[in-house]
Amino acid sequence: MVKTSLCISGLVFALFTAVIAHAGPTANAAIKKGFIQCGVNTGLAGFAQPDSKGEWRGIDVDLCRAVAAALLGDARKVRYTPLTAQQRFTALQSGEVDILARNTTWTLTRDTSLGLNFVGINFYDGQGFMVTKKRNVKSAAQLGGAAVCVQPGTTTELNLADYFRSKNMKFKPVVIEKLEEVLNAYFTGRCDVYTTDVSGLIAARASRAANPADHVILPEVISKEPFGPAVRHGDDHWLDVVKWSLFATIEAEELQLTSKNVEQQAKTANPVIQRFVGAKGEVGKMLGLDSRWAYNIIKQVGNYGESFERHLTPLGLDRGINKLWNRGGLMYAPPIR
Ligand SMILES: N[C@@H](CCC(=O)N[C@@H](CS)C(=O)NCC(=O)O)C(=O)O
Repeated sequence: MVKTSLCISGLVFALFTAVIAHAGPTANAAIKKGFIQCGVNTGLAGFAQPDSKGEWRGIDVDLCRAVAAALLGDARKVRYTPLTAQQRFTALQSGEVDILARNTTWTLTRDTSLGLNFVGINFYDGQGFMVTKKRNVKSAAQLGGAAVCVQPGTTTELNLADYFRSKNMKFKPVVIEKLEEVLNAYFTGRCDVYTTDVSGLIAARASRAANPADHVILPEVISKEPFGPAVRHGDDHWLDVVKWSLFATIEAEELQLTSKNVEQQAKTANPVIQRFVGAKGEVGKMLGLDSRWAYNIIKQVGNYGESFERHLTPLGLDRGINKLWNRGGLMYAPPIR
């Protein structure tokens, strides 16, 4: 009896939520203006960088395109605001951007005291060090006294200080805000070492070094850097939309739905796929989105693995811990049902 009434109240609640879901202020404003304003990197290969035609490309860019596909039915309806590490949180807080998708590490301080929420993780990374080969350094333990190039307003700067202190080593921080300038300082020998997220080191070496083979990334990875998109506090609907757009790209990879096959696969009888593409159930409605929200993401942007292969694999980045959970990695989406 108790069980039955619990079930019934669960059902009533489910129906009720399906009916009351409304678009929140951020989604409404985006619908009205016809695009999403996305805060991205100023130019980090693989994450967000304009190509030769001036089109932004990268996995962070794909996240914004996914949200535009889900909300507006068109992945092209995004405008980009390039932001340095120091500018990024203010841009989100002030409403200059609707989403921050910029190789930004999820930390407790950022999640609580900056008035924003991280929606999930789109890349697991860690911090490393790069040196020129001719210095013949094999390990970070040999970096005592080194001049280290680093950007301010980053977790990188904080971890660097922690690491050297914990090893009882001295270092000379060379703190430079702009990416171009910090890379220039490293490549011209003003610093002995460049430190950032390992993905950033790989991207810089592949896309900016005159001769990539002249630079070595040391084996030590000194921190956890889970990157995720963030939104402002105070609009739970928007948080849900961005969160489930990210999950949809991960879930699609698990379901083996790709930009190439989703149209065909949408016709199969598999109930999980039927729900995903919006042919059955009401998940779109619950999110305040069109029933084809997830279909549009996959058709127009592709699944997480496609995005990774398009943007990160060519730089020499391995899937590593960014593989799906059922292939030995950490990428996992809760059920879309
Ligand atoms: N993940 C770290 C570091 C992010 C970061 O800003 N990294 C630098 C070095 S790869 C960067 O993206 N610079 C590009 C820029 O300033 O636009 C964080 O969230 O604090």
